[in-house]
Amino acid sequence: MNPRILEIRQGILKKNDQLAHGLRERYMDAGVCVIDLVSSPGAGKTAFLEETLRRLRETHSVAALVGDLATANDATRLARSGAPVRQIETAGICHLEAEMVERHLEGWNLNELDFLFIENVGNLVCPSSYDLGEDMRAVLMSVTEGEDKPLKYPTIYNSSDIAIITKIDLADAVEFNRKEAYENINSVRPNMKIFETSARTKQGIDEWIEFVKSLRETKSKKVNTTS
Ligand SMILES: Nc1nc2c(ncn2[C@@H]2O[C@H](COP(=O)(O)OP(=O)(O)OP(=O)(O)O)[C@@H](O)[C@H]2O)c(=O)[nH]1
Ligand SMILES: [Mg+2]
Repeated sequence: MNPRILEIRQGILKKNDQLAHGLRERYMDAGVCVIDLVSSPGAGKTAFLEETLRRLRETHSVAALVGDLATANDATRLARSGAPVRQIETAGICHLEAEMVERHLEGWNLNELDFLFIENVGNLVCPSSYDLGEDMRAVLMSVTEGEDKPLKYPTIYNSSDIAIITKIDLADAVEFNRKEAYENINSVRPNMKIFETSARTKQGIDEWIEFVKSLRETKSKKVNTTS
């Protein structure tokens, strides 16, 4: 039984990888920088992204897709930033797939965008296997969820490029052990870049905004040299 199940799963992943490859080429052609946010449910993706969209809109053209099993609550919250936002309702699926992203991009002119953000479904397991063609995947870890999460869910950290510690304003209240959190992240993914942020107090947001702007600059240079 087991080998057959594995075969089907590999088939699905192969199809996703092909579609993600196509998306990556489209993003490259359009020169749009695509950032995927993953985390456990409630780690603060929407709050962090709302602030990110609000800040980047001052200087750049931004849009967002947000995935959830049900409801359009997060799209409504993100739209308060003034950026175009679309909700992807996955109808029970615990991650976003390249096909869902492709379908929800229909009608958007990627050439007009500087950044596309994707908020993945809140889940520390399923999203790790699905490439969405993004330039960067950021894993969010809130101070309230326990410093051991990187050790328990190593794949999501391994498949991410950077880590963002969220809700840092609550660090003292929950006796967040910063040293342990860093050690755990680094033991799974050595030298991973780590940000400390709060959507409430805006701590760390300036540094994050500068970082994503420089990421886009680097991509623009690559696009210009290859075209
Ligand atoms: N104190 C504090 N609370 C925060 C911060 N960021 C988010 N929250 C709160 O944490 C809760 C969950 O935040 P969301 O932004 O909805 O988290 P999420 O990761 O998008 O959740 P899902 O999409 O359901 O996975 C909300 O009550 C937020 O107000 C923060 O930086 N500080
Ligand atoms: Mg959310």
